Amino acid sequence: MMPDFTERELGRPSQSSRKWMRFLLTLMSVVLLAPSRSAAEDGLLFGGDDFVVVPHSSSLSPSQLTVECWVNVAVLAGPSNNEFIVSKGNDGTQGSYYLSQNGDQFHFYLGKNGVDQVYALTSSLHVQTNHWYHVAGTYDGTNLHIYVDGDLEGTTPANIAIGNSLELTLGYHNRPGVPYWLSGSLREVRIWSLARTQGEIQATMNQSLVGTEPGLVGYWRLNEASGQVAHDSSGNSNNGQLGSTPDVDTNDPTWIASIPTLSEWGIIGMSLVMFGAVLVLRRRQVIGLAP
Ligand SMILES: [Ca+2]
Ligand SMILES: [Ca+2]
Repeated sequence: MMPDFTERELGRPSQSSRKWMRFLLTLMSVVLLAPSRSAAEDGLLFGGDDFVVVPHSSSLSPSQLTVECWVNVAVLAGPSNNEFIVSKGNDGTQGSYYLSQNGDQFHFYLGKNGVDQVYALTSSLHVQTNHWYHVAGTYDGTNLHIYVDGDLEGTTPANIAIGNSLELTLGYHNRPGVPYWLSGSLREVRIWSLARTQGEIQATMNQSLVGTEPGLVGYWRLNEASGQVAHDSSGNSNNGQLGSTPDVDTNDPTWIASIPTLSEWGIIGMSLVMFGAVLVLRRRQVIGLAP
């Protein structure tokens, strides 16, 4: 006759213990999945004399345009000054475009032949320091638009052919004799060969892109965390160099590494404690001590 072993004698958890384990495992899964890192904890910090330079490419001078990025301004530009976020061309070049911070507002404009602000748009929002904003400027061949955090902040008619053979820079504008610099951080810089709609901007501003999205011609995530290259993830090889040389130099911006926040460390610690509790419970079940 087969002996009548109970589940506990066989080292298997009782029904109530299995419920406890399921509860703990479910709770642990929820806790482990809970940390949702803000989309703005890594990037490049520009110290006021730093830049990234991307060699000229025709892919960066499309007839229609969207320039977008996340920016965190450390020091506001003066009312007659500009801190340049993205710049293609300078005052003397035809068909230049710029995204900047001016006074306490964001600025998107197109320039031509010695005039740097033929068509200009200023955000109505007043910029605060040490705050991450998503800024986007679009040009559809007829109108300029500027958006901050997905909200339309301004529109103006425009008519200019974009295109010059100068480099594209992040954090810097190469105005001859009068360079302009950014004091602040950037991440997720994107250039498109089309004017994205407000809905399209809102749909992807809080997430990384795959890189193969139609019309994406330059995409610098700025999450490398080290090295001298800001890689273009759009497949167009518009890679950027940090600073004025391929080596470490005084114009290199600083990588901001993504590290767990204090609350995330707390969550990780709590998860480990709970995992340990599950192991102890399982051990007690095996040796027959669990309730
Ligand atoms: Ca360098
Ligand atoms: Ca520097």
